[in-house]
Amino acid sequence: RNLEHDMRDALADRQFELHYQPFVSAATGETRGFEALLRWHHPQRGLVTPSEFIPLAEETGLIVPLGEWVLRTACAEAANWPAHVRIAINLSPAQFRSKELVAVIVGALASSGVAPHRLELEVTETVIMHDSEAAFAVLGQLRELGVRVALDDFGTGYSSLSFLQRFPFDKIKIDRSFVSELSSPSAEAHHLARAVVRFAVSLGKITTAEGVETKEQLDILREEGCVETQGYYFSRPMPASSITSMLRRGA
Ligand code: G
Ligand code: G
Ligand code: MN
Ligand code: NA
Repeated sequence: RNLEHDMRDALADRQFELHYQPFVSAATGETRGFEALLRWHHPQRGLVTPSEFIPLAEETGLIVPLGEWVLRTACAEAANWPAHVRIAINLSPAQFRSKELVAVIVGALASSGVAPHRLELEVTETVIMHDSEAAFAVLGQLRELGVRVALDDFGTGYSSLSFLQRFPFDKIKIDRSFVSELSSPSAEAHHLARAVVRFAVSLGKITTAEGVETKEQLDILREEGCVETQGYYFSRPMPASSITSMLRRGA
């Protein structure tokens, strides 16, 4: 049996779990929301990470039912949180191309009772690169629902800057490879990373820096006007049960 067969059973067997990582205000440290991150507890292999199974799920089309499970589960969980706390969900290119995407999102919002403005969908540049007219239309439909769309892994793609500026994103997530270079001993790497942050901020959207691990990185990001930060410095991704207790403590 291979991973593909196992993945088909895994959904029915409830082997998938979502962990949640907070993103916080750079200015105040207040929690603004959580990003849902998939985990697969494989009965023999143990914990399988998304980078191992998401590409396979994309190829086989299983990403569509799996993605629907993620949307429904994360929205149902977010319904337990205070109303100002948002939920961010990653969408892969195959999900984004799926004809059912909008209906699935409407369904997840309706059955959970989560207000559309609390939902953020993270997409990478690959989503818009192939068929940008179709992607533009879908992004428009999503924003008409009132959900936010975030561009994930900013700085790692190949799109021209003017192309990115034309797309209706609400938020830009600066890839963690640049954030880690903010504390690089190499002046050149440091300056490049700062330029990427500065450019993202200058696009006039909400900016989120990913992979923040040190106070030094946080201070630079704040100085550059970055709105939100996320990373191990604040919290690792955690199971749903830990969030409810964290929010009860007033974090
Ligand atoms: O949690 P981790 O660092 O292992 O995530 C690795 C990658 O998997 C990230 O790029 C993330 O966007 C992606 N990923 C995590 N959860 C999901 C999910 O629910 N759906 C999709 N499509 N991608 C996910
Ligand atoms: O591509 P995406 O941004 O969705 O990926 C999120 C991934 O980044 C998750 O797998 C998560 O576990 C990981 N991650 C989150 N915070 C940090 C961090 O501070 N450092 C590192 N190295 N990885 C992080
Ligand atoms: Mn993401
Ligand atoms: Na990212």
